[in-house]
Order: sequence, then structure tokens, then C-alpha cells
Amino acid sequence: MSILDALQCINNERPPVWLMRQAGRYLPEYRALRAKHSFLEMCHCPDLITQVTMMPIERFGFDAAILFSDILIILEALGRTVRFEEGRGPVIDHPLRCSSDIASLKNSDVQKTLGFVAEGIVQLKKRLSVPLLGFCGAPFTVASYLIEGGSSTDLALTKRWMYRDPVGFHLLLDLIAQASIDYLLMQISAGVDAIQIFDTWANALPYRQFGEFSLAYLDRIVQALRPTGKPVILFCRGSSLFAESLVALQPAAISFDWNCDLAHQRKRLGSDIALQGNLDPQLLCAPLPVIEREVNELLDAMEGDSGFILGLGHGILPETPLAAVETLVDCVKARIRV
Ligand code: 1CP
Repeated sequence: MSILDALQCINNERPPVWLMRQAGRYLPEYRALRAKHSFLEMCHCPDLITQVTMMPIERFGFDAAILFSDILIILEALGRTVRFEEGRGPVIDHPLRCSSDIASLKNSDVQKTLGFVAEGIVQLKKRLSVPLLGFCGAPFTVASYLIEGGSSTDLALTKRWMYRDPVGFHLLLDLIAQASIDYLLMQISAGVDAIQIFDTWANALPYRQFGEFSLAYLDRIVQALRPTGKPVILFCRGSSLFAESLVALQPAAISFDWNCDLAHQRKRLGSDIALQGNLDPQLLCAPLPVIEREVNELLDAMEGDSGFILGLGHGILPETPLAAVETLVDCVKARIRV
């Protein structure tokens, strides 16, 4: 069984399992390392990238590793640095507020500015026995951080710019999309086996604007990667709302939020796309028998599906108990064949 088989919809064993943010703060070994280094330091150091990416594989035996980094690291190729502040999340100085600010961005060679990521990937490929997922943020989601200057609940500044000055907003998205393509091609040359694109803030957009300001750029990225033959997984918060448009881009897989019934999505979307998801991350804070029941319900609902990857609808919560993750992985691994 390999996640690469499931991504081609040809897996006839148990479904593969991995979790978004599996290399993160819920792990005591991550927190111990993090006590000695800042998050950015960790993202910049190939040895630490390797060490953290391996942590959840070594502890739980997940079927895929995801590169330890962040969707905002790409801003360094655009001449911006991001800081991660305790309790506040990412902070970007001098946020962009209108199209004339776009000139303050640089368009540097990703190999030069983000070569440490490629070095981490090369190291990881020597050590890993499971496939490695590379990633980037969707241009709309990355743009929202550049405009808001950090996390925001309503994306007010981003959406106001989008409505006021769509031409300028497209210029910004275009720049980020090009950098993202270069960045992903670098990750692929370094050795990643598949790519996931995170559009965390897609669900802030109305349906029509999602098509114009997010989907169009996801399409560009997916098409640019097509010649590499590497599978692409699209994750949007709100994937179930946008599923038909996402399928039209012909990615290898769509990663779903917990608001939809995955077996129903399978009926709706046909059999030649892999489906990933879609447990609620809060489920992993429930009593273990509840986790067991819900994981088995999902496994039953997707039984026999050769393109199913079991995971969460969004990132694992920092407060998740280790025993919950063990229970989840045990339930999946107890299935011999689908
Ligand atoms: O303090 C710390 O130790 C840093 C916490 C942390 C970690 C472990 C951040 C800050 N990012 C990460 C790692 C990370 N981020 C990975 C690593 C691989 C993995 O295990 O999955 C990945 C893939 C991401 C992706 C990411 N970063 C997304 C998209 C996925 C999602 O969760 O929606 C987003 C939106 C970010 C921005 C970001 N970075 C960090 C935080 C706390 C945030 C979210 C801020 C917000 O809610 O706006």
C-alpha cells in the first residue's frame, strides 16, 4: 500500500493515513526542539527540517511525510520576511495595501532564496521510507497574509482591495502564482513525491470570486506541474462547496473539510480522482472509544475505495493527545484490505 497508489486510484489495500500539521506542536519532541530554536530558525535549517519531518513518521508510522516548513516561507522569495510571534501567529511587516505597494516586492530566484528547503528535501529522501509531500499556499491565501499583515478572521482588507481594484489584485496573485510554480518545481527537482496546495482562506470568498481570484491561479499551478507527472492534492477550506470546480482542474486528489459526506462526494465526483479527509480535528480531543467509532464509520463508508486517503478536514490541534493519534492510526492499520 502506498499513498502514491491511492493518488492514482489504484490502491487495493487499506487506505493510507497522514494528518495535516502532523509535524507540529502536539508532539512533545517538537516542543522540546522548539524550546531551543525559533520557528523560523527551524524552517531555515535543513537538519532541523529533516528532524521535524521525521518525528511523526517515527512515532506513529504515518504513510506519508509532509515537509516541515510553512506556506509563508515563500514570502522570502518576494523580499519579505515573516515573524512568528507567540500567541499572535505570523506577522508580516509593511503589509501591502494597494497596487502601488506591489512594486516593493522582489522577484528573486527561489533556488537562491529558498535553497535550504531543497537541501532539507534531499536529506529527507535519503532517510524516509514513505513518500514525501511538498507544498505551498494557494496564491489567494498567501496574498491575504501579505495584505492583512498576519492572521485575520474576516479578510476585510484583502476583500476590499479585491472589489475596489481587481486589476491590481490580479497582478499580486499573478506574482505569487509564478513564485509558487518556481518553488514547487524546485521542491520536485529536490525529490518530493507529491504536492499539496493549501487554500486555507478560500471559504472567505463568494462562489464567483472564488473562480476568478483563487481557482484560476490553482489552475495555473496545477497545469504548470502537469509535465512533471507528480500528483497534486488540492485542499481548500470549503472544498465541498467548490468541489466541482476543483475537479475540473484534474488534480490527483481533493482534500475535504468535515462538512461533507465523503462517500457522497465519491458518487458525485466519479471514480478517477482521489479523495482525502475528512475527520473533524476536534474528534481527536474526544474519548478514545468515540474516536474509534468515528474512524471506523468513515472506513466503512469508504470501504473498497481505491482512491481514498484518510486524514483530517484541517490541521491537527496543538492540544491533541498522542493516544488519540495512536488510536486513529491503529484503526486504519487494522484494516487489512479495503
Ligand atoms: O510556534 C510554532 O512552533 C509554529 C507553529 C507552526 C507550525 C508547526 C506554524 C505557524 N506553522 C507550522 C508548520 C506548518 N504550517 C506546516 C508543516 C507541515 C505539517 O506538519 O503539516 C504546514 C503544511 C503549514 C501550512 C500552513 N501555515 C497553513 C496552511 C494549512 C492550514 O493549517 O490551514 C497556514 C494557513 C499557515 C500559516 C500559519 N503558520 C503558523 C500558524 C500558527 C499559521 C496559521 C495562522 C492563522 O491561523 O492565520
